[in-house]
Amino acid sequence: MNEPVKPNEPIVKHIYTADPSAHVFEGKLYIYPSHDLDHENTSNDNGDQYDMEDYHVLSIDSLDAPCVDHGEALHLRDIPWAKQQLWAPDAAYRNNTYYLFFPARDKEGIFRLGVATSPSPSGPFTPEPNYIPGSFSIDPAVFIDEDDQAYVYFGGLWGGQLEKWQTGAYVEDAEGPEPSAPAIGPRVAKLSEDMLSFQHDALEISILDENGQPLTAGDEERRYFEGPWMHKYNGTYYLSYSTGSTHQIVYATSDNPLGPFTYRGVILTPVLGWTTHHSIVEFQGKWYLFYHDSSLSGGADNKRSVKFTELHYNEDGTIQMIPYPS
Ligand code: FUB
Repeated sequence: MNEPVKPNEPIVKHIYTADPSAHVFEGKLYIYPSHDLDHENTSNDNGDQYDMEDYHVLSIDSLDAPCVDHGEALHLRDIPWAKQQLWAPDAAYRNNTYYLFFPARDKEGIFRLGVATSPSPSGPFTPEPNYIPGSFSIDPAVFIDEDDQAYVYFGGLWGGQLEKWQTGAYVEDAEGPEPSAPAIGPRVAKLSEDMLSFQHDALEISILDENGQPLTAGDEERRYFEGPWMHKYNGTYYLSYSTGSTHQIVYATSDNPLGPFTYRGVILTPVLGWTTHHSIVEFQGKWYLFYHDSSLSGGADNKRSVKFTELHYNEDGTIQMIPYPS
């Protein structure tokens, strides 16, 4: 039996977990993380060290209860189109069905987004035979708005291959923009009613600075890198994400889920480990940030652990910065 969870402590210690997507389903907090494996693959900018093969679903009844590991919910071997690297997933509920969205490399080595379904939030999940047509890159985050329209936000630079899709088609040797040029934005698509396809070609989201100018590719403290998350607070859309090479979780706001968004500030300062990845959820009347770091493994970038901490808004709707509690 696991111990009760505590803020800023790994929510489980028997496996390495990362990239937490937290949702309230059936009155409980469910966490959909990546499952980091204890291997020593080559570490590089392509992300070869993140060689994950399955997903476990976790749940917590309350934030002073133990975290339950519901076991393997989906394995790479059961996904017909996928070759390797089950990276950051997310989940959604609609049509009396739970949907697990996940990225993986297809047989050609190109990252795509897949979907798997289950009647239960804890799985097991049955994958669709093919990836979502028109999908690419990594880190899907699904948001269902109050009008019931579902959106998927996604994309990641470097190992996540987003640079390769600047023309709308995959260009193997494409490079990122010059530092003074507008940064590459995350992508968004409206999902079909059955959640299994995009309603249109993915759109690029524009993130603007305080003067209404697009953040530039050289503005690594603020520009989008990976790990998008969307939530709505008091009618405003909050797009939060990782800045990757500068290791921060930051956010931007808009009155439209498709943007443009305006950069607002830092949510979480750099954690121990190269990657940082998060989700934001309201549970039992409080708001929480789920995140990961590499403290349990002593700093190994690819052996991470999911943690949580409370998140606070100011009266003007800005989010209070959380200094990483190392
Ligand atoms: O876990 C593999 C990758 O590392 C994720 O997809 C990224 O967001 C980063 O956390």
